[in-house]
Amino acid sequence: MTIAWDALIDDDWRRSQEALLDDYDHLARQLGRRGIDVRALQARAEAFVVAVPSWGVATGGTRFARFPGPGEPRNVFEKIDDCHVVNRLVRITPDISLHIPWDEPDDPAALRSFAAERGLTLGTTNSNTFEDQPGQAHSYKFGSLSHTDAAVREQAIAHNLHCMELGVKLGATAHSVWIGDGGNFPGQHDVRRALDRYLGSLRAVYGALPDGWRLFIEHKLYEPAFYSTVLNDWGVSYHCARELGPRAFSLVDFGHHAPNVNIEMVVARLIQFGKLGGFHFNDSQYGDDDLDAGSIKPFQLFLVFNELVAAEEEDVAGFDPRYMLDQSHNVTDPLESLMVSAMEVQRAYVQACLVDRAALAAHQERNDAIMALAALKQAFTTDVSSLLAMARRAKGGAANPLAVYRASQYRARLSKERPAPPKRGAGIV
Ligand code: LRH
Ligand code: MN
Repeated sequence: MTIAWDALIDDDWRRSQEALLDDYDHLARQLGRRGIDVRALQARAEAFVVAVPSWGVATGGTRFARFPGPGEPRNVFEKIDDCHVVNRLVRITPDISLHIPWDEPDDPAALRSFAAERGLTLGTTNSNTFEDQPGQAHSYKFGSLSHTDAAVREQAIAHNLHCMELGVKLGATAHSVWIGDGGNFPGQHDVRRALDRYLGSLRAVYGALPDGWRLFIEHKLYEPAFYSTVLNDWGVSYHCARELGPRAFSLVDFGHHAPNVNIEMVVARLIQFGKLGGFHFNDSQYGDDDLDAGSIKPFQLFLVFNELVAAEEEDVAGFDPRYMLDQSHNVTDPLESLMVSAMEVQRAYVQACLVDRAALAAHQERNDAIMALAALKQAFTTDVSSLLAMARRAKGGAANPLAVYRASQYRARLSKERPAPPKRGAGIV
């Protein structure tokens, strides 16, 4: 399907440029009074990138139901086509995280060049030992890398090695491991032995890490295990990453923490300990809701970036976190949610770049809590929308991605091109 994106983007620009330039000039003056050069800030916005999850372009669901929308992608190539549209409009999502075997290609080289022709890379592989595949020898019902049966652990290790071998062919540079292993009842698991088995299995995965790659391990408080999750929090993740070696890091998924956990402190600790590998950005009100990033707690997202930008500006050794979205789009057009979420993560980054760190440090030294918070709030309440739009424009993107996407009728056209697949049930239905 060919869409005249350039023409649609130019139409949108013609319609919105006067107001945008007025807002931008106002922002430039506002920041100028704070001694901040709007052009330098825009350059930082243009350099910002966040990866999109291949599994985020199809409609998500819950164990109760999934309501697929029109034009769902039917294979990894159509997923990449949809990721291309997101990046065509927002220009900050040139990398895609793949999930194996959901995205297992017959011809890795063909998939890699298909993505490259669209200006996209396939930077991170995610393994999947949380569901059984047809014909699989051993079930993961009672775990995978931490299973009591060595044969199951071996099977899970082999799957992770396969993901990395495939990833090398796809041009990836990191492997991400999340397991659902855990117990549902007290006594079901020997929690210390389970962690020992998990770490033992991860050593085998780490030992096969391709040159130059990093290994990300992702903690999660609960679900699918509802009593004792093996890798349940950042402390255990940090311990494992340190035990494994210099190329193992902790990945922070926003939704994987108990309610009210201070995630920005978890991030600060992992930065301080040199083990922050990256993020799965999303948002949540209660559990692992996988809602759009910045949609529920935008101030928390800003506070996390406040820690990240502080580390970036202090040039903390080895600080190179990989930013990725991980969301489930149950009631929105997944591409609209990915575009908005990517822009909200970029917004939090740019606002965090506005923090007057010298003033903040002085307030902290003087224990002037009110002024310290005010320094953060000044940055958080600065409307950088015009700058983000100008940054997109400067990279050939849309000033208003949602408006251009809707004007393109992309979704309606897809529904003709991609007949609806047979209805697949969710967990309990
Ligand atoms: C687990 C998780 C993990 C992915 C999956 C799709 O909740 O966050 O990162 O493998 O979602
Ligand atoms: Mn995740």
